[in-house]
Amino acid sequence: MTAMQGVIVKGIGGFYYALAGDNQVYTLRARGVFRKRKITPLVGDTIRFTPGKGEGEGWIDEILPRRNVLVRPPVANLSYLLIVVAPKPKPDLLLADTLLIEARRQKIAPALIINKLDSDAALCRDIRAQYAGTGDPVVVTSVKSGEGLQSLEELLKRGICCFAGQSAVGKSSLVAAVTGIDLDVGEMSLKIDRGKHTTRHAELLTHDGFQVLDTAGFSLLSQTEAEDPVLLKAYYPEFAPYDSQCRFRPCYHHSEPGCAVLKACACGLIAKERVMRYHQLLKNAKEAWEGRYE
Ligand SMILES: Nc1nc2c(ncn2[C@@H]2O[C@H](COP(=O)(O)OP(=O)(O)OP(=O)(O)O)[C@@H](O)[C@H]2O)c(=O)[nH]1
Ligand SMILES: [Mg+2]
Ligand SMILES: [Zn+2]
Repeated sequence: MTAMQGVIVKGIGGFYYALAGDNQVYTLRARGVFRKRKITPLVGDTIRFTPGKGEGEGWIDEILPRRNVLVRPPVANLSYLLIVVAPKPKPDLLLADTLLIEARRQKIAPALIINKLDSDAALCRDIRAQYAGTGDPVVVTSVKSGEGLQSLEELLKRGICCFAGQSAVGKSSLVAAVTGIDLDVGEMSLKIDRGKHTTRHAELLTHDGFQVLDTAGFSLLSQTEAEDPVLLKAYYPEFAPYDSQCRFRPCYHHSEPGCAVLKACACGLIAKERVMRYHQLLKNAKEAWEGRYE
């Protein structure tokens, strides 16, 4: 059999499903060499593979160089990361900020989707205001009323878009509403204000010109690679206009006297919630950096 090229659309229990140029999906396994090199094929990877004979599965021979890669959700080669938040379940904006940082680190264009506008318009407005300074696209949507779905569709047409966020914020509902793909959507657990983890695996869905990645919701913050904490502030575009005006250099914008970012925040020019969460992420980043040789 000659080698073929395809894109991994799904991976479950050691099996990978690749969509090839002939529009067929091939079932594959990764050769042992990947395990030896500790490389895991990811949804979104472009691969070269040897198809199986008859009913048997084929083999992944090679993973072509990745444009970018995320650890959580575990996917590669994105154009956009659509970070979904909603008034219900209780929004975890520290997770949203972490995903924004990861996207910038990997040079993936981020966008914020604030879903379930119908359930609490005031909270949606408040979240929107917090992110106005980032300059990223923010789309407020409601799958129930249909609001914002047209704007979301325009974003989705621009490239490979990956939805990410907590369980039950409505990622699968949004994908289904815009693309028409039939997906399982879950319920909220009323007792514990948490999602039920309906989507279990990341899947690249291609349909009608859309290339959309629906992923499993998560809430734990992943500890990413330790990086010098002084670099963290660079992932906050709203700090940039003030960064060079701080008295100390470098300035962490934490509690230094003469800090122009803190001053701008006190004046209401930068959202204080974003700065407070930045301080928390800065603390985590410092701990990770100090413990990096342990
Ligand atoms: N009121 C309201 N409910 C919504 C909206 N969008 C989705 N939901 C509901 O929210 C619940 C969770 O939706 P899902 O699409 O399964 O959420 P998910 O983000 O894919 O969740 P996981 O797959 O667990 O990560 C479902 O009961 C949806 O009907 C919305 O705009 N408004
Ligand atoms: Mg889902
Ligand atoms: Zn400063």
